[in-house]
Amino acid sequence: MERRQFLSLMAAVAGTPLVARCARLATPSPPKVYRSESGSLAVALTASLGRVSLGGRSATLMTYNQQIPGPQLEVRPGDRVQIRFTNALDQPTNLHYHGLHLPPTGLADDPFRTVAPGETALYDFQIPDAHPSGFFWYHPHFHGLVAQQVFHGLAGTIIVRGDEVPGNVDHLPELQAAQEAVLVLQDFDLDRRGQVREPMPPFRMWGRQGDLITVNGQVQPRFNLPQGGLLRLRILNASASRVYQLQLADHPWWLAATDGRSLTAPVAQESVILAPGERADLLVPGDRDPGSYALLSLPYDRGIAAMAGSMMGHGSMMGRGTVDTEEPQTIATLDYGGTTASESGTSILVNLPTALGTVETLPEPSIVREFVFDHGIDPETHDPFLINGRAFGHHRVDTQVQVGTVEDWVLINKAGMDHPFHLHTNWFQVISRNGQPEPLRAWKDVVNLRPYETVRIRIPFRDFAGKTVYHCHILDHEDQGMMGIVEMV
Ligand SMILES: [Cu+2]
Repeated sequence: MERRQFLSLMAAVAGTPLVARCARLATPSPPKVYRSESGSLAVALTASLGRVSLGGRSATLMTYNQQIPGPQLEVRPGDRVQIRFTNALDQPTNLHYHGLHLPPTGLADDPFRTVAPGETALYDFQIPDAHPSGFFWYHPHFHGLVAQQVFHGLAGTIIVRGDEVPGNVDHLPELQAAQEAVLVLQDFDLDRRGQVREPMPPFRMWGRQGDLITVNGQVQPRFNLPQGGLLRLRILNASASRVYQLQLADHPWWLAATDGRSLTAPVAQESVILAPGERADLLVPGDRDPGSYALLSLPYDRGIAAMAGSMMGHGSMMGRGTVDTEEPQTIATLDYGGTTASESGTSILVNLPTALGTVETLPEPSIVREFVFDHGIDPETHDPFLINGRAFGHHRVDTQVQVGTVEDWVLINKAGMDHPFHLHTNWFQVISRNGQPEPLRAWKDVVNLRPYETVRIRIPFRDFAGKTVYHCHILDHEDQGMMGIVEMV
């Protein structure tokens, strides 16, 4: 690529979003919620391409039921879920239930399934009786088209609300009294006609990213923070590639759950980094001076600047205009006011719970495996993103594990870019990063590997046999090879 083209490309990445400046500040309309009743949830979802309203303008996006984000599904452990899923796109797709502990087989969470254009398919599964409560999501997982489909808007949330069992927190009185807000973060790269731009070749390598950041399909929505009360923010990064570094300006917040699963106690945070696929529950006590507080997206460099520099042989030209020199931007605002604890007649109490759920300590692993994430060329597929020297092969089992055992996986990033690792079906805990023990014991289903970082995770393989996948959640990387198959036997 010529230098001129490259510079304009970089400028396009870094440009202040015009829409964000012009759009009227919208009050968020939460996504439509489908709740299970009497132990069952039956819904129809249709994926289609069409004109929808996005942040006060019109855009041609892929949606579930013509909504950005798609409908929110709320279920309880033990529920039967039946989704009549129609693919009205002109390309194959499917559904993945990210973070749910479901069989990877049958009509449940099979990432190898194809739902052809025009086809209506049934997903039919039971949420396990012992499933923890939490915040999860669904999105397409048809290899080769995942980045394109997610970047066009396909994503929806799933909330599991459980009873009082260890690990669950929904029953805690403080959280019962809290106001809950779900925030789905997506980014878009739209042209003047509201069409999603096809990424230039380098962006397919880096991971496609847009400068229009939306929260629940809106630009800079406002949320109510009850004075004297507690706000429970449940934030999902549903972007294809963008990593968010979030900060609540001049206001404390406390991390209460990672990837939807409760911590043992709230942890005060400065900023929260969410790689694609990651979630965070944050508790915001309304104990500051009434006013408005900005939720900021801070600049974050996931290794693109260095990568671009080495690619172009012009390391020094990457001054202004790279993604890592973006300005902080307000993506939502929290306003004190509205219904307060005092107005509703109850006592004013800022109750931050001191303890949350339990997070079990896992036994020592029976097997330790290494996975090397790097860039190169696969000898067969010629894909450039590799795990242990190989790009994804549809018919190759890369790793076989025994159900009922615990393994440690050592994830070694030998490349200069972030590669957020995601495992389907089973959760894990991070044990160490670069040899340093992880201070927080927490459940995860995505862990970001920083450039040249080694992360050790511990995985209990539970309940379900069958084949599923692990992959980089920069979805362009996944589509271009950075995925492997694990068979649980
Ligand atoms: Cu990656």
